[in-house]
Amino acid sequence: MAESNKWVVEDINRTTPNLAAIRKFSTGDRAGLRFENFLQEYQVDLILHAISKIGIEYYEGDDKAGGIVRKGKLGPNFFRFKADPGEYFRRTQVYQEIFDQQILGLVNFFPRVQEVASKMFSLGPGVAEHQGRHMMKFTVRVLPEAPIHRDWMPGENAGLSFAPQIKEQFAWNIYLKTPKSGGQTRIYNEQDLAQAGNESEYFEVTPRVGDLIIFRTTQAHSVLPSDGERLTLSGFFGTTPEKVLFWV
Ligand SMILES: O=C(O)CCC(=O)C(=O)O
Repeated sequence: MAESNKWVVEDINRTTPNLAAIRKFSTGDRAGLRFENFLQEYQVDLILHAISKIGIEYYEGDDKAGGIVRKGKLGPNFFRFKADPGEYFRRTQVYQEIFDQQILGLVNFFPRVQEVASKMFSLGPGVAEHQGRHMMKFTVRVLPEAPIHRDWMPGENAGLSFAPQIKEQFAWNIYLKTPKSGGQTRIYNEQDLAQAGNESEYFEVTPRVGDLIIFRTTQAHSVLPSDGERLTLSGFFGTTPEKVLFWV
């Protein structure tokens, strides 16, 4: 592949995975990976049915770029409760049990996401813990658009005990519903947010239902405005010297 084409999200096909692309992404040489049809249609339908029974909670939240946006979520994410970690852990206990029974009991996709990350970095998988309490494994999210931002948990000074161990942070998103148009994830070849908006190179990936997309959250990234619902299973993982740890 030509030097100039390196900043791309590579498609990883289920039957013949492009191991060279996975290796290149793991060393920072690619924008991201798209695992095509990570979930099959019937699995997505089962999960959507479970989600509709539990119900999505809508709230006004910080968009990490100085704005407030209406977000839809199922299950807590730490960033939302950073001022009240006790509430995050209370909700985690409640929602993790609901997710285990009502979602993972039907389609146990989460160990497969962990396996992808674990193989990529040759590290065992784990769920992050803080003072003996598990973090949430994943969230269900309605995110119609997101401004250019980065996510770097160790930089949020949230006091989580696993934070200092994190070497690199990644986002994973499995698409359950995609909008009629828009909603592409744009990943910049730039970490500096001010520079990113300023003619820096980027790659736009158009998600499809069932795809799993993984990228480094320390690269500036955004979600283009969507026309229609955009629903994902989402979370973060980070590499540490011993494990790949998951949280949200
Ligand atoms: O939903 C997406 O495609 C990416 C959302 C995002 O900004 C993130 O996961 O940090």
